[in-house]
Amino acid sequence: MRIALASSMLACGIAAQVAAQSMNDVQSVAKERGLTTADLLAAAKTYVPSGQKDEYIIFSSGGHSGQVFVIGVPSMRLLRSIAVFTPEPWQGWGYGVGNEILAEGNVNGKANLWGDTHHPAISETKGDYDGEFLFVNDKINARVAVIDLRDFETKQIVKNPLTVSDHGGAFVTPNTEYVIEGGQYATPFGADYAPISEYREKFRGSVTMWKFDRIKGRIDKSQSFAMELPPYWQDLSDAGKLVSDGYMFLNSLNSEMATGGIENKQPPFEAGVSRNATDYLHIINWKKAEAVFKAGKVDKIKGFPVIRMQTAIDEGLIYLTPEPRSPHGVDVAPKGDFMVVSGKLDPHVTVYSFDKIKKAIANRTYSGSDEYGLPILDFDAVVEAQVEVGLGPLHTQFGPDGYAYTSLFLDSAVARWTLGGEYGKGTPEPDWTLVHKTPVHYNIGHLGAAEGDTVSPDGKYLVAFNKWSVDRFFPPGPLLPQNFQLLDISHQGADMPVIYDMPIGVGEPHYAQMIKADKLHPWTVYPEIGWDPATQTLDPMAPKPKMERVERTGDGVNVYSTLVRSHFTPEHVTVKQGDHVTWRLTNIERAVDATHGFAVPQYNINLSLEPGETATIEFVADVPGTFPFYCSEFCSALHLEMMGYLMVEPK
Ligand code: RUQ
Ligand code: CUA
Repeated sequence: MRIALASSMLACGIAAQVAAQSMNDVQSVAKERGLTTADLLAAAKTYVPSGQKDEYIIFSSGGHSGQVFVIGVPSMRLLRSIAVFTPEPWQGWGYGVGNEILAEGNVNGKANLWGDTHHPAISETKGDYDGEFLFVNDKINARVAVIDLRDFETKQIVKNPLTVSDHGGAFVTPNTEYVIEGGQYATPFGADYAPISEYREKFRGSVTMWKFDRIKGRIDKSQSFAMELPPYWQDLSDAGKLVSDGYMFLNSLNSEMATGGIENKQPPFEAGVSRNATDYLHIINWKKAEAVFKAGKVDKIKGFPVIRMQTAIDEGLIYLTPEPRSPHGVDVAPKGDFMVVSGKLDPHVTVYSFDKIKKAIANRTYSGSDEYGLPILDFDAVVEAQVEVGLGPLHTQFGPDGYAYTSLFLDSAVARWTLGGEYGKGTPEPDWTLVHKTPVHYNIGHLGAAEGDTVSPDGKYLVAFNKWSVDRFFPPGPLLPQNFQLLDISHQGADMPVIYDMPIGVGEPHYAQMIKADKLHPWTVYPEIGWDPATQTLDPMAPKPKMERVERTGDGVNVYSTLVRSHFTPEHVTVKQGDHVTWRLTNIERAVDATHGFAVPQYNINLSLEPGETATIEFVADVPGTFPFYCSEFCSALHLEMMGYLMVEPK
């Protein structure tokens, strides 16, 4: 292993050569390249030899690339980008396949072909990642996508009918009963017009409970509902688990209900929104809310069932409690007993006790109510501890041993601190104390520890998702990549070094979840020849060998094609100008990685057909001419020969 480490620091292809050499060579390479012992150790911890696989996988949001990235840990190798809200030609997403799913994300009938993905959420069983599905939100247009982790492809996009933007989501309840989407910027429901002077009366926040049907692998809109909330800009959120199962927790950041207007000498949002010393943590009993929804105590707004605020108050569904300055993350500890809130402008994390919350609710220990009548639980009655961690705390994740990890945006650091209660037994340090801060580069947003937001965190690795990279890499022009930095958190105390820097030069990822790789069971080829990934079933119309044909119908032409190394059948497809063409294609390969493309010039078509996959495209052959189509994946030595002619006869 120590010999192998040297090859990570050299160009590839010389591993074998190095293997025959000795530690002296390692030392001379290190000397030549100016590497310290710590560098060599970091390389040894992260290098994954060719052919070996990573122990963990992270699913990272792609920020405004609108996609999701799949990355191996500890090697930090990018394995795949998954097309979600944005057309992506390699996967044919929006260029022949996925068009209907992208269209599900239309906003008031208008295509919005980019997304701002923030928070991926792996499906859970009993509060643990089960590796079956992945959900991700789109902040700009309040949409949620469902990705099936059998083939890592997007299967559904739902557009929220009430809220315009979302941020507190996607997050799932412990058995993925619901995928939850909290709103962000308050507007009148459905983006209706209202003057900003009517903010308090007409603008609203919300949280939406999307019912997930695991058998169908889809969100079931007919069983979904929302709750009306004050226009406080609900922010990051988390579901309760174990002792707090049935509850959810949402931060908010504009309890001031500031409306901006710098151009009219009003305080700008950045000042108005941070005026108060506290905002409100929203504590919501979603199991009770579900019963209220099922009992029909809802109003239909924009065709969607909504539990009104007054109903929520009357039924005891929601409580607020103060949380310090400009809260950002709220993260539920592994046993579900503590909720950790970070106030961006407060150097502490504030830890709430679920036990105390329950008692305060039962005893009506209120410090008042807000202007909408929502009861406010007394802060001192529900807080367990405050731990000073540093400047700009944002998000918290957990280890297996009683440590919590909080990202510090202003300090550019990861803080390790100890939880108390039951957790205190796992750490050598006293309860509720800051143990160590590791500097990261720079401006960390989220962090993601191995299964660090589940009921059983793994520890070992933590990734700092840094917003800026500044001087870390070669500057490819003024737009710099983000920097994912891997930390080794496998040792206790002050030992948690950065061991790898990974530039991300596609969008600005926000959050990622890290799952043990052996919990994922993706297909390497589709189960049968003629498989339609859009339905995850065999397509009875899928072309099969010997059934390839071009067939004229009343209003157009149907083409049935098969693909196998290294030819299409048929190779000549002649249609008439103006024909409506329905072209079905099946990749009849069974070999792993034998993917074929199908690229048609002029018509903006490119498909990726993985082994067994079938796809159907439709277009009007409105431009006459001679169009060589070809396979866009370099699939064999005779890949260039894998082509054919689409001939469109002029009228
Ligand atoms: S946020 S950097 Cu969009 Cu998740 Cu906290
Ligand atoms: Cu098939 Cu190239």
